[in-house]
Amino acid sequence: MWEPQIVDYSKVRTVDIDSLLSGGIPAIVVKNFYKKDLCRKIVTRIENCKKNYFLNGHSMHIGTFLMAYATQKELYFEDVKKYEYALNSIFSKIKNPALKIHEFINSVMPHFDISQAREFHSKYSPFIVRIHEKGKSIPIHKDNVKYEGIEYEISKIDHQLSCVLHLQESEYGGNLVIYNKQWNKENEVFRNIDFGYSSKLISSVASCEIPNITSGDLVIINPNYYHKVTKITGKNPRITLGMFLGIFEGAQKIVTWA
Ligand SMILES: O=C(O)CCC(=O)C(=O)O
Repeated sequence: MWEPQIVDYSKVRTVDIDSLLSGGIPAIVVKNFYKKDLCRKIVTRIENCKKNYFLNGHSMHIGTFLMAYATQKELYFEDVKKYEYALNSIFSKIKNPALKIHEFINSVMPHFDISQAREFHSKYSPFIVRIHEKGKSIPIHKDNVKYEGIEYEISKIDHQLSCVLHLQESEYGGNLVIYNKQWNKENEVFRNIDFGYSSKLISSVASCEIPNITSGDLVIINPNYYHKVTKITGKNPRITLGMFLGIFEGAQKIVTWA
């Protein structure tokens, strides 16, 4: 069986990052990573924030997301600066969950230094808040900055992980499904015109649907494995805070970005 490692934050001492990188497990789920009452407070503040739209309104974001700027590096760094204040204001007087994720990764990978990614004097986006309302889903895709972000310095990382903190769950739907198949360049013929890949790619592949995720849970995956989020069918939007981790093995360094 291909199953996630599920641990409670209060008990977690180690997590199996190596198995995640090699595909031995599909995900690491850290339950109760962030307090539910703080998630609620953040969600209330998010409701009053200016949102961006991606893929013709298919997805609603707060913050800057590198993949929307794959060939517009200058604009990406300009927009990161523009949204810095709005993003920070969501966490005013609240422990910034992005920092908490940094501290957590530092505690389970103590030989690595972790910091927000920078290129010369510019900071990469620290995280992205994604809001998916009823009827929305995220199609089958992978995230691989080594391939898609070739103009950026972080494309030189050795490995990429994705961390998603759940701030609000929908009552129904919105489940993450991970397929036991890594993307490779030959798969590009199956790419959809707008976003994602044809389901033909994963039709005979084992998969894992992550069960019972609630607000405050942190989910870590290797995003080069195909994954999707099923349609949200409840009335509450699914709201998450996501960031990528880039691991430089030689320099024993981890950088984060969105
Ligand atoms: O929201 C999620 O659960 C997954 C988001 C995603 O596609 C990713 O982290 O690459």
